[in-house]
Amino acid sequence: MAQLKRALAVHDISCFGKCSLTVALPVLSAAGIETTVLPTAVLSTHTGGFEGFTYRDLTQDILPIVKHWKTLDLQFDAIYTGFLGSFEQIDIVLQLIEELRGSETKIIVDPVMADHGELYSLFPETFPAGMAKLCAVADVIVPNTTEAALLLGRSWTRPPYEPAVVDELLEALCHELGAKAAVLTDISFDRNHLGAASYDAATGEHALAQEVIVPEMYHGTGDVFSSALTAALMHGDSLAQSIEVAVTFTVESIRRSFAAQTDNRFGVDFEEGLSGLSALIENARR
Ligand code: PXL
Repeated sequence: MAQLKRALAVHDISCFGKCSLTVALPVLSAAGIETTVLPTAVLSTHTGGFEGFTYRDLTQDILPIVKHWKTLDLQFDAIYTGFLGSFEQIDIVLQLIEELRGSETKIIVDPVMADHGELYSLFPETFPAGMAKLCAVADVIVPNTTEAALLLGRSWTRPPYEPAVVDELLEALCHELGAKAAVLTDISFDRNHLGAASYDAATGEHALAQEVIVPEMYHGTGDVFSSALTAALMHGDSLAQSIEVAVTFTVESIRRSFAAQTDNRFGVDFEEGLSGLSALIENARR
């Protein structure tokens, strides 16, 4: 048997309300990827629509954990970062990447900080500029359109968009921030479809993956998307194939939750898609 690919997932643990590590770990593991976790914070729930959540910031723990790992000579095929617990953590995660990155390690940055035109109230106004530094060292960044606007210092406009606007935004994310490739996660060109768009600065290739829209918003879908995307990229799917996998996996999770009429703060039913994820990743390459 070949050795498993190994990922390091750097996100918070929101104990209840599926997102961040409680999504990344099962999705990557189900795809046959050995997953190391580094929690950035521990919360009783995520912050989207819950009141009174607890918040333990783990900023001080990150570098000691990395220091221990350095004694073990661990190699990672990918480092996948998401929600960071503090502004200070941006520089700490940059240091982590410098310490743990090998020549073949893919860096995937989901700059989790905003949605629907608003920076999360937890973060200072300076957060997007800090996050832009992290994006500069990434192979692939996975912002939503709000995060993309904040990263580029632009104002956000509500979708749907003209295709040329999306193409320009993706190219600006790579050329202005320095990321090698960019994926935008909430792209629609009309009111009936929603999906992702990607741009690979090395090849100049643009790609799109669109699905029929489900008329409800669910928490944690960005993390479901980025985790499936990371799994597909790690298995060697191209960026275009990986956004197809991630859109399909995410929209099927949303459809199950919509059919079950669950509370949209509780996250989506990705669990029932896990057994089919490896086949989805493999079939996308055919
Ligand atoms: O799903 C993104 C996310 C991750 N972690 C925490 C969050 C959010 C979005 O609100 O609050 C703690």
